Amino acid sequence: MDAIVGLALSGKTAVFRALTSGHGSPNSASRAQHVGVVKQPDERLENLALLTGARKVTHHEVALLDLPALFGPGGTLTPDSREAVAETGALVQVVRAFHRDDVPHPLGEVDPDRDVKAFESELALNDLAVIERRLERIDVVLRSARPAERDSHEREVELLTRCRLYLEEGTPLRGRLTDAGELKALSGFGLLSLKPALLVLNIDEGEAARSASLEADYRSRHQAPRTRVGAIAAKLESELAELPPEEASEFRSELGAGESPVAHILELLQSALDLVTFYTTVGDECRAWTVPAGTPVVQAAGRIHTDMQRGFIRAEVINCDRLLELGSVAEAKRHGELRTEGKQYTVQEGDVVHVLFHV
Ligand SMILES: Nc1nc2c(ncn2[C@@H]2O[C@H](COP(=O)(O)OP(=O)(O)O)[C@@H](O)[C@H]2O)c(=O)[nH]1
Ligand SMILES: [Mg+2]
Repeated sequence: MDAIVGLALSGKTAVFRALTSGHGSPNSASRAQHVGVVKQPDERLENLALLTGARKVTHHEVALLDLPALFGPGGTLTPDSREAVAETGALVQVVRAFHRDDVPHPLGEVDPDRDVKAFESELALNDLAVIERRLERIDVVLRSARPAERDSHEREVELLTRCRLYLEEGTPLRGRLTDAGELKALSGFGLLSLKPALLVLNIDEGEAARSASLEADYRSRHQAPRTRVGAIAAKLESELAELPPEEASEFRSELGAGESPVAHILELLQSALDLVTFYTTVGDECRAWTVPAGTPVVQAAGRIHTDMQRGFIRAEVINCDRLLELGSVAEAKRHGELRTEGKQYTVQEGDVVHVLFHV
């Protein structure tokens, strides 16, 4: 689950509607938040289904959460958002770039660069408070710790002190920490600036035709490790998303609005999360899956079915684009493109994976 966040009136709900095509279902009223599930558009999957004659096509699905304001007065997380954000993979951070006199901006002028900074500093303040509390607690523990326990506590103090420094320098933690061990050590603390982020620039409908160049401009300033930047005219797209496809594409060409940006935005989100997509074709079903980059195939098999992981023998793997070029598995075999891989093989973007296992 990924959460849509941002300053008030930046267009969070509009982005949610644009991405979920208005299919978002209101969640439990008490939480005042919306969840919606969106199928990741995937041309490769569609073509694979055509090639294999699959009757059932299962897309990768992304669950999105439309949260009310994250922070209450005084800059602390509201209890609802604390709970929601704890379960969240990435933060989809909506940044207002649209101009509208009847929708006042809480900070005055429309200034996306300032808003990115403002929101990042809200995240940083939250994280600094978390880190301070944790450091105080370790300090107490350390006083009565046995020598054998001191080591790990001291390592944690070192790591947290370094995080504090990064935050005081004004950089979100996601851009600074890459070591898997350190990320794991911090994973239980709910540090917001450590979560992967997609900045979604919410642009004027009149700018929709220029979205790629606007996106590139902001990317040059804000893209960082595990931070991606996308642009969308959210209000326009949320309205187009509710039209029948033919009508929507007619409007698109009239407005010069290009193709639907939904696939692109979801790809950026996947890239921020550092996920790779692989495919399976079993019986008459073709299906897309995602796993973190670097996942061994035996673990990926466990996503499909726990039996496949437990009884894993080997995997037959072929690159999807290559398979589509060659036209059939038999032809791929003849060209030596169908490989046999063992447990530790790292799943690659676009792999079609057939797992052989015993039960
Ligand atoms: N013109 C224009 N108005 C927008 C856009 N996105 C949102 N709005 C308007 O701005 C107001 C706030 O949007 P909303 O999505 O509710 O913001 P939220 O508070 O971040 O969820 C609403 O009146 C929207 O119609 C946009 O891309 N263009
Ligand atoms: Mg809203």
